[in-house]
Amino acid sequence: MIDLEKCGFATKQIHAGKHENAAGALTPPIYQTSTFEFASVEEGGRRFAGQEAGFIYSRLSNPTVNVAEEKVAALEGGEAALGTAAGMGAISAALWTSVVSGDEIVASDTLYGCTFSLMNHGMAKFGVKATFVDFADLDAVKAALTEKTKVVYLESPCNPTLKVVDIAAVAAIAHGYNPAIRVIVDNTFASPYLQQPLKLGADVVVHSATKYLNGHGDVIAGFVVGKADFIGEVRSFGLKDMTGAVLSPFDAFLIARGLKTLDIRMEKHCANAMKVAQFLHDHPAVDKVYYPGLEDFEGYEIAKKQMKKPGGMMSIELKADRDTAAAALNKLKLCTIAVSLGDAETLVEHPATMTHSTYTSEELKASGISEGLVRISIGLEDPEDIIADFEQAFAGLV
Ligand code: 3LM
Repeated sequence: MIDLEKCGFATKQIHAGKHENAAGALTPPIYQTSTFEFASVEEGGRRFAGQEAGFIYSRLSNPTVNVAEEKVAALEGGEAALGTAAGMGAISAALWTSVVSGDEIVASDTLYGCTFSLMNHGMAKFGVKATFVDFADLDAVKAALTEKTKVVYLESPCNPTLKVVDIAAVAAIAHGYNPAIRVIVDNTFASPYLQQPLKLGADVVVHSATKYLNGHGDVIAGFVVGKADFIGEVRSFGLKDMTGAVLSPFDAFLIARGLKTLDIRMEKHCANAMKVAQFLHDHPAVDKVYYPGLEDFEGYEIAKKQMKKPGGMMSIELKADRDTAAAALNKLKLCTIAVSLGDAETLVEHPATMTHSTYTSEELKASGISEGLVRISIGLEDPEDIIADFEQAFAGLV
């Protein structure tokens, strides 16, 4: 057996998680089973008591799900990973495992809408207080920490404004205040190919694997990655008892398959995005382009420091009023109006009324999400075709 730890990213994404199977199948089989046979009552008892390794029931662990988990752990540089039925399943299982009533979370003020809602509405109902601050302002992060803070939570780049957070600086501030604070980073927008938060000092990474990890727009899934002890706790409590949001073997198979091409997909997403961003940046109908690869973008320097490349996501603001802008976007023929991201297809959406409709208009304003913001997930099509589509759709605006 080759020592995968010493291998590069591409080798890991292809070979991590592979185990021998009875038939010698190259591609790990789909163990589409809910339960597993025990040889005896005693054996079952020993497995439940943790005295013997072996599968029990697929809400606890499943061999196909383990393949995807081992790949994601290897790619993020974590000791272990846990697959879940959605990104929200990963985030909620990690958070419910980390806090009790009376605890506090310090979170970035720009987050995916449902993550914001989970903290602001859901967890608040159970006595967990979330304080939202601008994570670009490190003094504000420091000032928000209290002795009750158990979790510091951020995305970078953030959904949907692409705000870039200095992960190493935030982790150092949190751990300097209290080493027990768990720094959790949602790495969905970057993917482990572009950014590895654990290496920057974060304790836990969460993912919506629905996006780049799977990459083909046919699965809803998530992962939690971190130290083996914590992942064990999330598996046996946050996931098993609190959410039950278990990843299905078939979806895990699709993710393991998608992961084999993560690096080349991300390279193409990034190359396409750079070309589209430059085109939109110079377009007279476009007021602003939020893309970490543009030198005049606020997070450019930090992105350069902590990301391999600036990614495939961007947002823009058009000079037109909302109705005119919507009419222009409705003219897109190749690019699809849809939420989600990280797929082969270029997807365009309106955060204020779609992904971030869980924010009130005041909350949108406080998070810097303007009513006119349009988010684009650049796909894997030929960049000339993506650009030509925006060109024809925006032609009437100038
Ligand atoms: C979206 N986002 O279009 P799931 N973390 C981040 C995310 O962007 C998302 C999740 C977690 C979108 C979904 S909106 C109805 C569609 C940064 C999801 C949650 O539970 O796998 O959807 O992941 O921005």
